[in-house]
Amino acid sequence: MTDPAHPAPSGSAWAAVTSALRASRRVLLVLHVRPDGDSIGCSLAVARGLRAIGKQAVVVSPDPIPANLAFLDPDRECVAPDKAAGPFDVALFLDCADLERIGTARTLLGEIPVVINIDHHRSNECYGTVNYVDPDAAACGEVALRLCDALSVPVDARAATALFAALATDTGGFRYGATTAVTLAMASRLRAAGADLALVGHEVWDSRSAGSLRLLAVALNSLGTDGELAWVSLRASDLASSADPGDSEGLVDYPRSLRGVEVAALFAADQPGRVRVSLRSNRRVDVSRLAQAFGGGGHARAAGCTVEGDLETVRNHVLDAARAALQPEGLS
Ligand SMILES: [Mn+2]
Repeated sequence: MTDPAHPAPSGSAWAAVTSALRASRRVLLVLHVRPDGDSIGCSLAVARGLRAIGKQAVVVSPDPIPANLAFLDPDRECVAPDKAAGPFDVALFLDCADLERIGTARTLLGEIPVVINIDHHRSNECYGTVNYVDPDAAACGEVALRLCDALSVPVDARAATALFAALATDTGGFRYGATTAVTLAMASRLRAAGADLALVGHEVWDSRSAGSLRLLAVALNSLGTDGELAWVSLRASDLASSADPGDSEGLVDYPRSLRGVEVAALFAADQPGRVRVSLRSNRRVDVSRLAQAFGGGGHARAAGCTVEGDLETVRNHVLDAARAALQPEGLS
């Protein structure tokens, strides 16, 4: 398998991004809801870089930083949206496919004249006044590193660790097919710049809470399978007993790891009357199309949606759609 041609960014959209940031004075960086390693790593690295070239930068997160990613923010600079004191002249979104994904931070946007949207989700809705989307990037971290280069901002050891975490988490530790030679070359460069790989590896993958291990046990006990389809489910009562909202992160990888499975799902009844659905595929089904059919989005191999209804109803609907997608003439 060869990588798609993946040149460094250029063109008018990229020029608009870099000139808007060069002209900026006070930048608000916004994480997406349920922030992941890519979202947090990109925004903290770019905020650090912007400060190094004399800008002010504030990072807001609509949801708490998951415990296993807190090491990326040792100064606890990611604040809740209502703690961000304006005014800002630029809002910068990294890794946010649509405005739904920014949750409560949306209220901050009304008065910010320039909204820069940098992403790698094919489903990105180009909601910015300036948009740059690179769907060939395995992580938004790739585009963020190129942004640092374009602005001539330094990538010190802490920023390198943050960007390395962005690449490593979105690629499942450089295992997913979206990982390209460019991704690996950037990882190598970040390591050379001082990225702490052992810290990222330990904190991200080997520092589970007791609550998350117990939730894993519940999820595994709920395993359902049907041909190339496998799923796990978490009831509201299962989730209520777990302390950290990040505890269900990654659980969908267990049904996905079952031999012979093509499409895997996690159903989490995390709010009354609605179910959060995480979808994964291994080789051929485009689960972003499946997620879009339920108002969500994402990537071909990793996507999600939030569906109104009780756990059983939502599960039946989504599994029916997944079965249809698995048919030879289905979404692929
Ligand atoms: Mn991402």
